[in-house]
Amino acid sequence: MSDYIDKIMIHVKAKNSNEPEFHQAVEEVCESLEPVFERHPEYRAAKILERMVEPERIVIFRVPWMDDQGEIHINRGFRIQMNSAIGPYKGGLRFHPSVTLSILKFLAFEQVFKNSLTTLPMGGGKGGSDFDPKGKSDNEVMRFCQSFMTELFRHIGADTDVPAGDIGVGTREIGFLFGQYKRLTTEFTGVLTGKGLNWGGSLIRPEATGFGVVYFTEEMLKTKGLSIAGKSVAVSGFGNVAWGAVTKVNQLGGKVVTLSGPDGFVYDPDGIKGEKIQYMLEIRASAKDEVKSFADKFKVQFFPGKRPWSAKVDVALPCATQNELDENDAKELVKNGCVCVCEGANMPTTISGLKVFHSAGILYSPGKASNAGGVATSGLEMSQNSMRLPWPKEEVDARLHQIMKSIHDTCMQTAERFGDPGNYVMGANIAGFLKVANAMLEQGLV
Ligand code: NDP
Ligand code: 2IT
Repeated sequence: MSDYIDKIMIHVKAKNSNEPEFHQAVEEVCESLEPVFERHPEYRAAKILERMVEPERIVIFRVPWMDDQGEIHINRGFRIQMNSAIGPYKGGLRFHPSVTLSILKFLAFEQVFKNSLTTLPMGGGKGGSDFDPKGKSDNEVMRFCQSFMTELFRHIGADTDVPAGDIGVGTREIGFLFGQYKRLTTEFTGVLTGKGLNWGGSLIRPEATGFGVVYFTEEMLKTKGLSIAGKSVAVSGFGNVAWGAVTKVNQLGGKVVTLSGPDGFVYDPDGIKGEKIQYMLEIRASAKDEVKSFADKFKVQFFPGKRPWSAKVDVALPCATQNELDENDAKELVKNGCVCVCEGANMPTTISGLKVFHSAGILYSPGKASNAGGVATSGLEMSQNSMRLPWPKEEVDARLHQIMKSIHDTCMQTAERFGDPGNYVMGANIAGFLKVANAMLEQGLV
């Protein structure tokens, strides 16, 4: 790394100690940006990158709520408003006990570049809480969401900051959050995305992230004259993103052979299709956070405590969570002949893992490019809300497909222009950066 980038990393680590995930996300981007600073001294002079690593605003708040037994619990709520150069802050809310400031800052940082790539006018943000939805009743989740929104509502708005779902936050939670926002403000606006279809949601939004990942995979394979049809695919996770991806792989004639949870992974050589895909929704709704029941129900092999990356597959789609695929997993995939790794989760591959993919020369796409279909369709939901007019499913899907193709082509062209053809990480980081950086230059010292 150049001295300049080195200095920024040292500064980021010193100023944000105890935030390893945030350091990791910043480092991955910084490594790609060197050729940009060589060619464009104006960004360096204006300290654009130094500004981008400092969130515009962070809100941290207390979330008290009462369980069904009358016991009081206190969680911590967060919203990171990272960058609003190209549009209102936009990004999901994560409810998971592992949530920390570091995790949300890494996610918000990634979101800035991802949203920039979508071609839509959205800035970057992320939020959530260390609340654990596991085993909670609907009423408990509702009370938590109402309490969370009772503070969050004053910091968001359809033209200010538009949250959505992420791990642990789906249509049910968005419903409770929206209801409380409406009560507090007396406004029915597009302040959240991922809403129910009868009250402003968009068709295809639930499927969008997973569909987008597979559209992107198809574009990657096309560059080598290949396609999903007939390929075996390892998917990790079992949640919203994994479900959409499995559905689309099946539609395109591929075969998904694994799913995973924190308890281990299942291997199904006949392929996860039909009612098995339907069952994924049940696992997600049960909030038990495990996939062993899938193996029991469909009588397939279960590997407790293991990740799915030892399976012999052509394509891998990590769709669970950050840092779920390390250097050894990457080596295992390459050794077994995997030709394409396309990320559905945010930062699922460690930095040493992605170096393995790069040196093996296989197709590898970072989440900020390949999972952008979720937030892109959130952007389409915002457009429909502004017009007060819903689009048919086919129209949303066609726009999503077009956006994924455009992100793919932008990554390819940018990587080539900056001297490393086929490097999707470099292409995504540079293209995402340039749009935001130019907007920041044009808007003065903000
Ligand atoms: P869901 O809440 O729908 O699904 C639960 C997922 O959480 C499971 O796949 C599970 O995978 C994972 N999980 C379980 N334990 C943990 C843990 N200890 N820490 C973190 N995650 C855990 O989540 P989504 O499908 O919405 O999100 C999956 C990934 O996709 C995340 O990285 C998210 O940021 C990303 N993403 C989501 C988008 C969306 O629109 N929903 C858009 C773009 C990206 P496992 O049990 O194997 O860990
Ligand atoms: O990581 C992500 O892009 C999301 N969780 C979706 C964000 C959104 O605003 O739809």
